[in-house]
Amino acid sequence: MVHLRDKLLEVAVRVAAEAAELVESTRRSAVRDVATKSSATDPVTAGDRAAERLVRERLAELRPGEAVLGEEEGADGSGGDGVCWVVDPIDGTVNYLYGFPWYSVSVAVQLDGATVAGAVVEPSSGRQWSAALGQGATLDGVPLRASTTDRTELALLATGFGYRAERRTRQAEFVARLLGRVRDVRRTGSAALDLCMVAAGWVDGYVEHGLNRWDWAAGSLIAAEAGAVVSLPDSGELGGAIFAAAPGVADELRKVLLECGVADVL
Ligand code: LIP
Repeated sequence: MVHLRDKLLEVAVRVAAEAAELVESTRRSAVRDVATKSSATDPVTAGDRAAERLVRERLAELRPGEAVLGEEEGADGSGGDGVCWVVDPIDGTVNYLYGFPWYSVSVAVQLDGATVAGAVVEPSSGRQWSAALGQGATLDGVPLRASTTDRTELALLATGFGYRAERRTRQAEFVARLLGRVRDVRRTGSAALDLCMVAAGWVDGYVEHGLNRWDWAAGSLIAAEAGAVVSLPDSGELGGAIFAAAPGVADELRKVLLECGVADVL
């Protein structure tokens, strides 16, 4: 099984890196071809579409017959033996559109709904974040460890907001209650990279409502393999939010989030 995970990880890193190169090299033209999805502030560029198409074509070559779920083209293939690739071609599309250099290509492979390997590659810097189940997490091959913070009032948190104004308003009200209970908050615009930041100890925790599987499938494993405590949206534990935190602060932070109304935001 370990050999299979190594192989799946190698494919995830390879196709994510190839897509990241395409995304970066075509950005100037890609951001001139933009449509919107759930709202006027929810863009999809030609870069998103081309990157997902490339990942799908490469997975068909390298892992023929395995199912793929992607942000732009949806789900295809039954995926024999429960294998499914989960792809966010550009996580942080608004940042990509603006040229704010904090966006990523996220490629995960799941077995019966649980991530077993994943890669998050930054097109602008080329940094490669990756992990395989039970084998640790790395940034450009260097092992990652979550922070050692053990006091919620000193915890630096990442969060994010949805594309619909009424949801953003509720999320902002929740974060306003939270701000007085933690060190500070960062909002970077890419869920996958927020989870990688927890893995690197660049923030002590992350919480966000309303994400899709492709946003968190790879980053959640990277954070967990770096020693973070991770609670996935489908656990229903925190009102459908994803949560990741340094182990020394996770339990107390979870209580603070609940006191601030995390379960009532959606
Ligand atoms: C984004 C997430 C981010 C969230 C944004 C958006 P996209 O994904 O990565 O955390 O706050 O609203 O959902 O749309 O760029 O793939």
